[in-house]
Amino acid sequence: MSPETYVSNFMEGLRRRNPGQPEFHQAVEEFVGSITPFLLDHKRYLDNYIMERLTEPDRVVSFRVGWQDDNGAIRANRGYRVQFNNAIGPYKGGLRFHPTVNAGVLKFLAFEQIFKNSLTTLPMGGGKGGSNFNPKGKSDAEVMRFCQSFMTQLAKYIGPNIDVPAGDIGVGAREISYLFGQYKRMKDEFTGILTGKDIAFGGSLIRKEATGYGCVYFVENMLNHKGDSVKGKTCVVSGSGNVAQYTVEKVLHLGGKAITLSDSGGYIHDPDGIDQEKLDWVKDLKTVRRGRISEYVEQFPRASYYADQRPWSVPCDIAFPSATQNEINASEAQTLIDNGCMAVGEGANMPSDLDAIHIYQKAKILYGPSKAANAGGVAVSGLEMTQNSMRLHWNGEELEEKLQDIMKKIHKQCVEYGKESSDYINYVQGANIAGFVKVANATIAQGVM
Ligand code: NDP
Ligand code: 2IT
Repeated sequence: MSPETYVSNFMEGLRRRNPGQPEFHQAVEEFVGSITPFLLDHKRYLDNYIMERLTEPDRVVSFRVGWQDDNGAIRANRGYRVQFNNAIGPYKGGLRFHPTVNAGVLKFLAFEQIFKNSLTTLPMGGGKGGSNFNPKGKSDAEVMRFCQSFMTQLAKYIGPNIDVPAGDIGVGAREISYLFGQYKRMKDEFTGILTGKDIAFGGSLIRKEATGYGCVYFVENMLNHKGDSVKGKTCVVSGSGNVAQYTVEKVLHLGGKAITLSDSGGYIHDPDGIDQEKLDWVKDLKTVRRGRISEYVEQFPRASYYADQRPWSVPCDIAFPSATQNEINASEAQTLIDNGCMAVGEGANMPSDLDAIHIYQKAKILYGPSKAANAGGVAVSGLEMTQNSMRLHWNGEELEEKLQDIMKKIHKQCVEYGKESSDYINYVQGANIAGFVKVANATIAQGVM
């Protein structure tokens, strides 16, 4: 059978079994499209029906989350946890609170998480959860009541050796604290059921920085492999949340210059570069005052704000999409390349659509796909679990060294499985095959279930 026939037959079945879940179809298509030649060369995987098994989640739970707003009005949202695969460790993956959350979006994220977690070299399975709750504009008290109600249901399904959620879009330190508090109150048990916790109660240093820092380290590894580095490079970053902020910070540490940030309202362009002082102002804006990125230009008038636009038309050497899925389409990818972009490091999950990926590959730029490039966050979550189990705290330097080492190992695995010629690494193929092999072998070894 030709790879094309295998992929098209497989995708037809997957679409039929999972109607109305385009993001899940997209994530699986990218994956199956790149590993199929390897699958066809390894009959054992085909005989074991491995792709059919790996694309069916262990379970998807959904539950009502009722809560009261500050006016006493009663609200109802939907909560979910997708427990996709635990072949190599307890389910692990974030919680997303955003109005676009539905079962298909969480299945795409949990599917990606299986292979991302495998790449980290740590023992973690893949899961994801969240709710269509929109934290924007809600008071702290409303967010607290929502989190308490959400955890009252979620607590039935998680545990330190079962499933360990963390943050994602709309779920940061504030939400993790409320969720943790409610679990502790229900179970009378102080245990590592979430990562991304405050340092005062079992959190890990470097966790909040880890995704952004890790992504820049990954790009540094890709560039080093070609005898280049982030130093002196102009970087375009989207988003202005956790991942975007610490991407800008590590770009600064490595001597690069970040010139954009965005949110769902538009983007800012600061041609002078976002230095540490400006970045600290953004951190306060986003995590304390919960404001909009448009306010940046009032504070720093040499910058410009572009409403309802994404930053990809700003010329750059490196692009760091760090907001959300499908934020770069084919024409934006082409614009990046036409403007001289040499590398893309995906801080967000699946920010480039399938056509955009084909354009990067055709142009042979350095393209670090999300499951490799943004794995630093979950990697330090894994290290938080280790510290919780051992009841100790590692210091910041130790953790940053471990993070750097993990990103280097992920890069190495991508090179091992993705080397197409002496000067071209197909990082999509490399990340997918390297992530797959461990999970597939574990699944086969554990028997048919
Ligand atoms: P945050 O909630 O901290 O920030 C999200 C940012 O993205 C905000 O600036 C938000 O703008 C913007 N954004 C969200 N949705 C959209 C949208 N539909 N259109 C335009 N902009 C949008 O989340 P994180 O920084 O944690 O997450 C960002 C990305 O990184 C996500 O794809 C997430 O899955 C991924 N990721 C996160 C990890 C982590 O450790 N936190 C780990 C690995 C990946 P606005 O305020 O207007 O909504
Ligand atoms: O997409 C991701 O890897 C995350 N949101 C982090 C998951 C985690 O468990 O730290």
